[in-house]
Amino acid sequence: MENKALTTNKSILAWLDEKIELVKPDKIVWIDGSQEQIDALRAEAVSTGELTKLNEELAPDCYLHRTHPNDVARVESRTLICTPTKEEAGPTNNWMEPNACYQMLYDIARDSYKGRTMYVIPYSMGPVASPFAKAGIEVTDSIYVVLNMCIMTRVGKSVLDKLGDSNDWVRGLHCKCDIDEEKRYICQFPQDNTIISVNSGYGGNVLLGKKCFALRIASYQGWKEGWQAEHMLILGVENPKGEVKYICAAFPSACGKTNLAMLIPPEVYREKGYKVWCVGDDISWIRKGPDGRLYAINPENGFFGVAPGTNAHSNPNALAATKKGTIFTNVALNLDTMTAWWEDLDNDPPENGIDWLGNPWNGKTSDVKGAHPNSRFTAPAVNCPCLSPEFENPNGVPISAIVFGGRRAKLAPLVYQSRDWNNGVFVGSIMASEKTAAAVGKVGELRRDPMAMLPFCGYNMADYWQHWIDIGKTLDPDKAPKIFNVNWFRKSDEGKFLWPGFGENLRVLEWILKRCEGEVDAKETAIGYVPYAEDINLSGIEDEVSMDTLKSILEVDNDLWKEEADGIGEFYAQFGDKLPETLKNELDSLKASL
Ligand code: OXD
Ligand code: MN
Repeated sequence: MENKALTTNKSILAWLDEKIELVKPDKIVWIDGSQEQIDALRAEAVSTGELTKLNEELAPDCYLHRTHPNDVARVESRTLICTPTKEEAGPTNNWMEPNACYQMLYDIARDSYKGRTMYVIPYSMGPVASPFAKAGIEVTDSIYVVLNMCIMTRVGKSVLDKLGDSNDWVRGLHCKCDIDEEKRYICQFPQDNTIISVNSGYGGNVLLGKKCFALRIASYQGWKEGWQAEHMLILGVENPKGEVKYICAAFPSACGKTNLAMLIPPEVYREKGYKVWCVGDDISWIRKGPDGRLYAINPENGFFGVAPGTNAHSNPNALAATKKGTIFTNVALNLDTMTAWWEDLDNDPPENGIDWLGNPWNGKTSDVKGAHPNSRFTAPAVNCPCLSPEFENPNGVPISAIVFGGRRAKLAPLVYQSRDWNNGVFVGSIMASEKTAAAVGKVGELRRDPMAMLPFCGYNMADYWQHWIDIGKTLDPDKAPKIFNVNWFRKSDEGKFLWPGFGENLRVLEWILKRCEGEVDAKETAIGYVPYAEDINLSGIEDEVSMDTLKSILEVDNDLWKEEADGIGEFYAQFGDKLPETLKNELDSLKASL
């Protein structure tokens, strides 16, 4: 399978020539995104064992892949932002001087495609025709990457046709090499529109359109061009009158963005006619529309979701999305049915199974996990039953509210509203969450993760905050989204979750949207506006959540917040003089009101 270049764009062809000279592939295949080509690549990957075909009846066009056991999550310690100076990358990013980094990466990548095929993937982040959309070329030696990119992005010649001779495209080079942990690097060069990823085959490190482009490079582009790339889901809430209001929400990785984006309204809401529509579950590109409101698109075309915990109760829509055309990574395999299985999928683990490491596994008796905690599904967005009719809208959807949130057993109330835009930026900047399995590191530890962008901001976080503040200055306060913070994860002293979460979170979104419309009052506290307990609808869950429990998770404990304010001060200190004055003032006024 060798084919002709799909473009005459000189900047693309020149860049490719250099990369071919560097990595020395045996063959070059341009990916046109056609079904025929996808089928041929699937068959080839099955023949080499790179993919396992699942049961065609039960899981049509679905495949299983296992990554190397040392390569199962994003590696933040080996993710670099290579700006000319360290200050441009800021204190929260790993940095390396670009020339030194290129040299190091080229030495690792040199000749690494010998005996392999180079796949050239032209892709678009965003619907190809959208004014928000941006093009990229990813070169890879992995069929797994090609097939995932064909789900997660729009791939093919139309992207190149739209690009024409333009030089405005993101360069992406991925080399599997030997999956050597010691030589694994995920490097972004924001000034050069370039990404290089070596020695990994794990999605977040190698599907370069996602975190590397749509967040790290795009956040930098947005800063320069006056828009925003955010780690946010986009959902629409339709009320019984048929009006849809859109919310963008940022949570750290594996804190339930996919579940919230696809939530099924509780029965009492469904009966009244409420619906929730998913526009995106991970990334938003946001810019001001002609009417002065902020509009968001989801630049992706699929869902790269965490499998464990996804089930018919937690997220039936995500589960439905995985029923066809899906690639499962590092889940367990049921050999009797040739279907995927993971922890908490159901109560029926396979007896005759293979675990994510590829070992025989009896899920009924084994005490080791069948699926890796960060095992994933890559599912086409079109499969999702609640996919928004606006999903392909090239102009995006107008945003009424921005919601930040984290996993905090104590402290942060179920929901609160910031006082205004700048206070909202402060609320986003102080986000903190207990760590999950989506990145390498200790699960449960608290870490500050401003706007859930800590691992994804392609430049100095202080400049990023200032960019948020500057965007706010361009917005008419009546048109600017209102900014909120939520915490679904409050626990009792005994460690029990106090809020049921999942679909019931709509009760909180309802309050948020009422606040946006000025339809409900709120109590002013030191941190912002908190609901009166009576204004959160508990109908249908009174047995699960008593009024007292609700009141307890809406409470703002000033003593705990004083400690928190000290922690925020320490976190801010590393930004020195670059910390926006506005945020310094916000912290001072929080301290004063406490
Ligand atoms: C993701 C992540 O995969 O944030 O979305 O890690
Ligand atoms: Mn994410």
